[in-house]
Amino acid sequence: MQLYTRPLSPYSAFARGVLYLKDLPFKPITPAYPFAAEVAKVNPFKRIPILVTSSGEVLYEAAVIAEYLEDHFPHKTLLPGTPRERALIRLLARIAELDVLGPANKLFVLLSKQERDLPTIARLFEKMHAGLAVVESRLGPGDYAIGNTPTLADAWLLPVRFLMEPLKKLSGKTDLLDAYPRFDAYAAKAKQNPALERIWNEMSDGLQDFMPQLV
Ligand SMILES: N[C@@H](CCC(=O)N[C@@H](CS)C(=O)NCC(=O)O)C(=O)O
Repeated sequence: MQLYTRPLSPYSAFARGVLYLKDLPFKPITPAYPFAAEVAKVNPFKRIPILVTSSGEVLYEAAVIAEYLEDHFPHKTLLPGTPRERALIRLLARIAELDVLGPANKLFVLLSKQERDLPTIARLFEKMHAGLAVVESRLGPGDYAIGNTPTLADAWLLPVRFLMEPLKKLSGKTDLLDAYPRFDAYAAKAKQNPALERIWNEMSDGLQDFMPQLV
């Protein structure tokens, strides 16, 4: 399998996390940024991650890639348990993706501009805080997001938690996570898993290369 990926891309980090957690070998392809024809050839939306399966199928959209990997390689499942438990993992994963990462990504763009669109920035922080509050309320007491083994929720939450650090710097909001002590402390525990630690370290290297001012 091949994965089009860049170290700092949170959606790519999620897909890599799924591959690492499931011990699936793959060849990383790191397209230059901004993306050009090379990426457009495989994904008309010019977005990463993109998975090329061993039979040559091209898949994009991080959540779809993860579903494929889970269906095709059910060993070391990242969706363990009963239908209820699996639904709760999916729910936390989805909130991390849509309600925290979604606004956080837009905030990185808006906060990097010379002229700041303050009303939109305020609305996005509000949306992100709503997501963070739900993440906080759903995180379990163990080393992982839910239960005692890594799940799809961890594959999303680790990159999302990483991004909160440069977002604090970029926004000047050093207290960003003060209301979410479990999520604040989450990475320290989750990084005890080598696959999740690897994701964190790869994103750190990516940040150093791509946005050193935010390290
Ligand atoms: N919904 C997509 C989002 C992927 C996405 O936005 N990827 C970013 C990198 S993190 C990207 O490729 N953006 C295109 C660009 O910046 O030109 C997914 O789940 O894969």
